[in-house]
Amino acid sequence: MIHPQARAAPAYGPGVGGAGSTPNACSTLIVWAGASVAILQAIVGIAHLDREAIAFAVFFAVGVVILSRTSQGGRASTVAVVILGLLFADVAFWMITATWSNVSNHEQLLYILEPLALACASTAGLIGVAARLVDRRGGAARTGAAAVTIAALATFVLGMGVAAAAGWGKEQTRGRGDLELRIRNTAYSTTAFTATSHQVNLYVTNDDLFWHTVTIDRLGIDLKLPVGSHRRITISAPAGTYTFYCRIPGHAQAGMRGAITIS
Ligand SMILES: [Cu+2]
Repeated sequence: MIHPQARAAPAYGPGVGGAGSTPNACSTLIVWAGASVAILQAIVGIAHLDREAIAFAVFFAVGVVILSRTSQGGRASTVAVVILGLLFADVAFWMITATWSNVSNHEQLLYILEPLALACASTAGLIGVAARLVDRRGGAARTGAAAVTIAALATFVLGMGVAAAAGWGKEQTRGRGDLELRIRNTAYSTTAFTATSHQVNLYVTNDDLFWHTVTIDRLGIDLKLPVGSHRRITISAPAGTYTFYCRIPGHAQAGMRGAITIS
């Protein structure tokens, strides 16, 4: 039910009534995008038992609640918008690159759908944040927010079309004799490998929502692993012990490191 005064408001033009008097289309877009990202991350986090994804879902949910309960133009509202903007930027960057990587590597449908949906929602939210910070008086046209929402949905459909054309479900499979490494909850399943051949294959799966790497500096290896990815790499090296680690900031310190000993 629309209040008669709310219906009449656009006739007075943008900004009439001052900040905080009418719902801001940008804030509505941010709230919807933030809620969508929170729900998607909660689903993925629970499905993958991924604590980092669940933590991000909580951050988004808190930001959305603060934004929807504080008066527009107020300091708390602006802080919530800025924090949500940083979260949106972080998720958009990692999920756009994850979608691209998984489409290129013909990963399973689910692992294209998950990052693509998050990329579209977080990018829409980021645009809403940028518009909200520029247009602080809240006069933004509803059509602008609607256009961003439609563009996000269209990008999702288009992205799925590109992924279908590229072909999904033809991901790299594990070969006989491969060393196998799984990543879950920001941890490697194995931290000490031994091999008797100077040429070994390593097959890695990432079950987490966010990126990880298997990096071996001495051999110039840097295997990048987005959500749900399956990647196989051949290691050719003389006898020795080679340290591998995840080069995402903080992950090696959190325990994502190990060694492959070739004898
Ligand atoms: Cu990592």
